[in-house]
Amino acid sequence: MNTDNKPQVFKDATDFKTQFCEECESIFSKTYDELNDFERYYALASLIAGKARNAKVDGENDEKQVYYFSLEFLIGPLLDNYLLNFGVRDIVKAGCEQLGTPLEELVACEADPGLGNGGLGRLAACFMDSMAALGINGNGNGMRYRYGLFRQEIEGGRQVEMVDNWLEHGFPWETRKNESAVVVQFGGQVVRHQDGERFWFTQEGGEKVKAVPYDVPILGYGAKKVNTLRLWSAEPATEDFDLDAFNSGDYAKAMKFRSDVEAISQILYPNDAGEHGRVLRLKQEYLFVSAGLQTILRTYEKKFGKRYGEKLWEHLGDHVSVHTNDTHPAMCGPELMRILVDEKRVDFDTAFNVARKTISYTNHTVMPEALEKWPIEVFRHLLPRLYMFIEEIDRRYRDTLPHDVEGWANVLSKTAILWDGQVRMANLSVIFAHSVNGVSELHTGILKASTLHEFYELRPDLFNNKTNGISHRRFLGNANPKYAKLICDAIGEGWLADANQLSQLEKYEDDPSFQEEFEKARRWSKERLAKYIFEATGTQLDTSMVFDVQVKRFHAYKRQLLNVFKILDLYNRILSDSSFSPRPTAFIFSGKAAQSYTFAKEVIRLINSVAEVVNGDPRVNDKIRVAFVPNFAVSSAQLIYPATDISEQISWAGSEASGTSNMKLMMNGAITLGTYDGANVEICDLVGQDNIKIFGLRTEEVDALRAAGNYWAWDLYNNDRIRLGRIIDELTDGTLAHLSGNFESIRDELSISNDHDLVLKDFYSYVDAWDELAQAYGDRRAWNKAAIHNTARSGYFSSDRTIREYARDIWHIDA
Ligand code: GL2
Repeated sequence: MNTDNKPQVFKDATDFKTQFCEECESIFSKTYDELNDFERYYALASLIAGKARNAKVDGENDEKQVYYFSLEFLIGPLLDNYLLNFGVRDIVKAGCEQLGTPLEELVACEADPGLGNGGLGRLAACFMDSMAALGINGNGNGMRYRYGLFRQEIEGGRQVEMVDNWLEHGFPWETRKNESAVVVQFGGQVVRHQDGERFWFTQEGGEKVKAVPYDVPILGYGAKKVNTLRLWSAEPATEDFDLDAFNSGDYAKAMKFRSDVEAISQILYPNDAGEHGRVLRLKQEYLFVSAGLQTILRTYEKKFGKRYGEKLWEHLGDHVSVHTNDTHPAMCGPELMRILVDEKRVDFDTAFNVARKTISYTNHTVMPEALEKWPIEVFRHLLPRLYMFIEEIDRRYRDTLPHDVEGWANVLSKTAILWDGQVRMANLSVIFAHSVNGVSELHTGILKASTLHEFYELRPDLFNNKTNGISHRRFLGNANPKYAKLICDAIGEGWLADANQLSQLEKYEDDPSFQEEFEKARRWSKERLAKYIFEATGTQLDTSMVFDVQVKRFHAYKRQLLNVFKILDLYNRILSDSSFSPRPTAFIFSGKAAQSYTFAKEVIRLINSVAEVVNGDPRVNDKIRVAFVPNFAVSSAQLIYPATDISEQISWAGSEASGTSNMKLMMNGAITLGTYDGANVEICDLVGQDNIKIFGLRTEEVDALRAAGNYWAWDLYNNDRIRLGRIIDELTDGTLAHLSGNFESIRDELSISNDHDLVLKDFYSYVDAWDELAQAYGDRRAWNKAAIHNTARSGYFSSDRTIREYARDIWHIDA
């Protein structure tokens, strides 16, 4: 696939081979033939990374700079995507073929940087791609974790967490920038100074940490723009160490300072459960915020110092947007003020206004446990000067909150930053932002109506919706090569730059030859996935089965448990009714559970136990199969999405802010089986009721059920001992215990929490919906039509569209 106006990277396959072989020799001092596949991959990636870096023109324009602050960037493998963006994938493929190693084999060698938990981190990566594609000056600011989120292995059905040493063999895309390192200060005390009328504060003592950036070039589609993702690493600011300890031979003590500092960028925290209040996490948050802002202000001052003179800082928001991805960078507001007031001598009010004009905030969740809070004592001890700004902003906020506002005390209790001895990061984020957005229509509605309702009443103009999007180039163009080619043959390549052009596929929905090719592409993707699953797990999948997929983080609200209940129900029905013959289906799961999230880990064990029972039982295993694919990552996701027939999006309504695997799967032609939750609602609007299967309670019904307080989940168990009750009994009666025991804790969770996640409540409507959908698969023509229709309508979910909206409404940039 070629793009217009691309810089010439390789003239032809011969030119590519020459450059590639030279790169092999320059890096490894060996010829191409002497290298193994990994080394060849490494040389190829280095060659492409060098070209991406060279394509970057620094300071090329005066247009606004967007800084996207995110603790997570789940960038995934870059090589194949950059070949697509450079427009040289075909040349490189041909050249690799001629050299004797297929490109796919080299691409498969790339390590997956585990620098994110899930959707939020992947969204940040898609946004980086889209900003570069649209020519926006988009700078990513994040952390370079030495170890990514753990590598998941399965032993005896259980998730086992292994160290994810993703940097072990080097990361050819990054460049360490020693000269751009900055110092970040923790602890110590605030000292007041006075000179006549003027007084000021400094933070003395404490711990000084050197933040060293590693830059990754972000190559836009068509290679017209190269941006930078800057990832910070923590190192001791000086080589000082405890000399006395060293001299007396206590090397561990002597080096402790170094290891304490390095710990800051050592690991990525799982975001799901019980990880709040950890000092190390607060340090990570402050480090990347402070280092990022120091750099931004230095660059801005250099560029605009002369132009604006004394008014320099008042113009910051005209040239710089700082976007905060969730509450993790919430300290951007007070830190920007601190630098402006303490180091640039800007007055307090001006500094606050500048901060607010510059900063915007995206909320990604309504789960109460995910709304960050820190004990004031911990916060003040670690960041004493920063805390003074927060305290003063909070004081002024309370002062200016109109006393005649209805329910004043309640409004204050919901919106103040400091409350109950805690610093509330969501409130800090809102108070410092000129824009607050949710990530789907439904989610933004919930923010306005409940999570941030009091803020919304006070400042409705702050709030807006930006429905999430995904990189269609990666998740369709790279991930699904056969289908992508079919699409290109039918409608040309324009959709890669402009995803709306996918709508041109509508005229092919019913076209028998297009459908036939679509089926072939799907079969190829299913075989590719089946092979991968067999190699990873030993589970054999028949590609003529329906592939029914649920891949995402494990969390109670996402209800993988409901999916397992459905599988057990099918199993039981096949065994007890010889006339019952469901559409043969392979149920595929993948995803990680946070290390400390016991319930989610038990659900993983349950899936593997059900897989063991079902796959090994000849009475059922030609009708249902179950596979758990370990270590879900961007790379394996790219194998799973194109092979999916049914996309399971079954969170209880009102819980999933948006979801993004729903979009990736729809774009690849999977039919969604989902609740009316998150972005499923918008998928439904776009494809129409006939091309999606919606089931279960709606948000209003969930709210009403919870408000009424008269739902007794166990009545459902008692009233149906034949189907639902049987499944629950099987959790503890030995049916599933063969692999590693029964599942008492899951049963207890359902009864003790009174089915908080409405697994029992939505069970019947879910299994009925699945039955109908699986039956519909039999009409191949109608199914394929619906599948192609899903792709045709998916252009809206390109992150290019999302980023255009951010640019227009929040950052005020033309794109
Ligand atoms: C999430 C939401 O849970 C998810 O619904 C949403 O699609 C993404 C991106 O907006 O953000 N919030 C969150 O903390 N994680 C998510 O995936 N990890």
